[in-house]
Amino acid sequence: MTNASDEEAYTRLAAEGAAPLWRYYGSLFLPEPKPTAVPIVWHYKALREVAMHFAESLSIEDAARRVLMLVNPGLQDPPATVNTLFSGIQILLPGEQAPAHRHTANAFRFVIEGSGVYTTVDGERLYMNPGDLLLTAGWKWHDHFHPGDNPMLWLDGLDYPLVNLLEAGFYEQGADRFQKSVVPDGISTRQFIHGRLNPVWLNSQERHSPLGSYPWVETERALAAIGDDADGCEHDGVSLEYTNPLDGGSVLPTIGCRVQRLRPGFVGRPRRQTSSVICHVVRGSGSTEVGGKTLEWQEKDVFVIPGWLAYQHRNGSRDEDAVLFTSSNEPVMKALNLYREEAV
Ligand code: GTQ
Ligand code: FE2
Repeated sequence: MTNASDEEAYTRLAAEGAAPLWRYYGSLFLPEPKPTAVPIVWHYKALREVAMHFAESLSIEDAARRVLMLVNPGLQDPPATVNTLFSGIQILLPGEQAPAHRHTANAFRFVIEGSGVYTTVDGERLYMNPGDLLLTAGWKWHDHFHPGDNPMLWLDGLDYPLVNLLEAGFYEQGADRFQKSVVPDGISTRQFIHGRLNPVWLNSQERHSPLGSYPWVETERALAAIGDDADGCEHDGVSLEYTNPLDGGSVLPTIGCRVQRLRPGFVGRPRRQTSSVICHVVRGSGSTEVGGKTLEWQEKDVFVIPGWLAYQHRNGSRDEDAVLFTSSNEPVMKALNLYREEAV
């Protein structure tokens, strides 16, 4: 091989299933992250119409989960919303039951509209109302039932893009279509909801919050208690993290959730961070500049801030609040010592 041409050596190298690092270095070790996901908004008004269409034309028996996936144009295969996270809009009609299953992927739901549905998570019924955050940590059984009388829609968030990348995905269908109620409804939430008073007999060492749900009434109370008496974060407004009351950590090992109030006229200071964020507009309207692109958003829309793109939030109204619900992979980045942020 010593007398062969470089050409021949490269061919031989490839044939041996190896490659020259010097030809790849620049694309493997970037000076800084370059997200594959692109900044984009999904408009709820349009998606709701399609959801209603499929609610009529596609039975829950056929779909099992009637979910419109929010697919980032940069992340089509496998479909994801940002690098490690997926979000979708799920619709369930009165009388419908989405059957029991479990998966190692962690999930949350944030209720957009309607009421009456309860999701049963490991035998605990959790009722769902607008603005409530519900948790389904990995490998917990869950099924959804709608005994009410109006269509119900919510935002799902799952970490399956990460779980599948790590090749740690397991999935199992329930032997029974639906779980029996085995504990008092909503007990996991009621035991902890006073916030600073934890039940001493519960001392789970798990990596997720012991609460099944974080009701909107409590979230709203927390925001109201602060009112205009704290400036909040110059980038994210009055931003409150949903926490695990046992250790102060994120609600799920791979997903952190927050509610952010952008006061009337709020214009955030631009910044960027290595974590990626999915934002859902609980109320209000405004715009967010992300990586030089202006994303205009209205109530119930969803938009994303891919990692390391500079972003700047603006509440478009001079007299109304804008409230965002955000989910991000910040817990993963921090756990792996990969989190960085900077004002820009
Ligand atoms: O409701 O169990 O959006 O398993 C994606 C996968 C929802 C669910 C999704 C799921 C679910
Ligand atoms: Fe599921």
